[in-house]
Amino acid sequence: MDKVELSIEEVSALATRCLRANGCDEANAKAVAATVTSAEADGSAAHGLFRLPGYVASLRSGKVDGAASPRVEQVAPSVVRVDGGGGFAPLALTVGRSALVECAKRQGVAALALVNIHHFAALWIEVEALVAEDLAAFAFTAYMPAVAPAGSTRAFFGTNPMAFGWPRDGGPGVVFDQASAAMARGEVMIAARDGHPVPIGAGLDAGGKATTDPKAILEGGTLLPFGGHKGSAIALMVELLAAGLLGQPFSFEAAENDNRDGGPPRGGELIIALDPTRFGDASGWRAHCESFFERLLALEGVRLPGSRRHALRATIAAGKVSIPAELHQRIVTLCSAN
Ligand code: NDP
Ligand code: PYC
Repeated sequence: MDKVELSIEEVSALATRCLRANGCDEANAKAVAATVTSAEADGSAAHGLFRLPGYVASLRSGKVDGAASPRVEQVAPSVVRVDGGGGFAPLALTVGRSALVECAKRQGVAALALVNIHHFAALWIEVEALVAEDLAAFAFTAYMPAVAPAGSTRAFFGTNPMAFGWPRDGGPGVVFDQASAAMARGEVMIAARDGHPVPIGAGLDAGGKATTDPKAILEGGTLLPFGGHKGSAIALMVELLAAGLLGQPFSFEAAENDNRDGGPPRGGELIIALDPTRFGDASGWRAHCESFFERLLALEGVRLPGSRRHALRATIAAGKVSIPAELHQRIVTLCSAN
């Protein structure tokens, strides 16, 4: 496959240009481009420039408002709500983050409810920003039916990711960010694009049979939850937190209301932040947790979640990202063909 090499600055400039050319105002274009660029900067092919055609499709179809102006409201002492106004999630997140941080430091625990947003990205971005403020954080969002609940062979849950972050001495902390599917749909799409098989357990074909063919999963088949009934329970929890709690569409409702333009559906996201100085050992929590990480990492074969991605970040920052030439050409065309 032919590739194009881009610096991180070039990724950011290309994404911003493409979004601006397709109806995003400056603030929205910058926020979405920052999200896309962060994914590329951490080596996530599935949630970087690969998503740009989907973002553009939703701008062009009118499903997403590229000039949305999110509104922040303190709806309870520990709850901040941001109404994204039908825009992409990144600007709503940017606008709500400082209120969430301030609220979590004041109350010890606080939640950010993002409503009327369109989420198409990796979730570590939101939790790492809170970890940088010395907060522990969770994030949850639902999607559209893509994952069969335990016992079924039909997609019903979204790929429903959750992320968790914990501050450490220096660096970006410990962060896990995982779909409740055995594989994120984006990863399966990349495997289909690149002609790679996926592991058994990732999904079923249209006949309900286990398959390693990513196209069979995407075209009429279904993804499976990770860990059988356990991942299925997590997917159910994410539906309830990101949709039931926030008054936003469940994955099946999101699909019923979606115009299938290839971009992200309308939905919600819940983010919870906790201040470790407000629960137990206000001054010693960090050293105590570092001793835990030390013991954990002394075990042969163990690494911390997020460590592979953070190592890639350091490598990529010193070099370039490589994207398929076809994707690059498609994005360049989208910059001018509106
Ligand atoms: P992966 O299965 O690739 O990784 C999940 C987590 O496990 C990562 O934090 C990873 O850390 C960690 N991990 C992997 N291997 C190990 C190991 N050996 N030891 C310790 N930790 C490990 O991710 P998914 O395919 O589930 O999800 C990919 C992305 O898709 C996520 O960013 C998610 O947010 C996104 N997504 C977004 C959706 C949306 O609606 N917006 C829907 C679904 C997914 P590391 O990165 O360091 O390897
Ligand atoms: O990879 O499953 C996924 C996904 C859904 C929305 C954004 N990414």
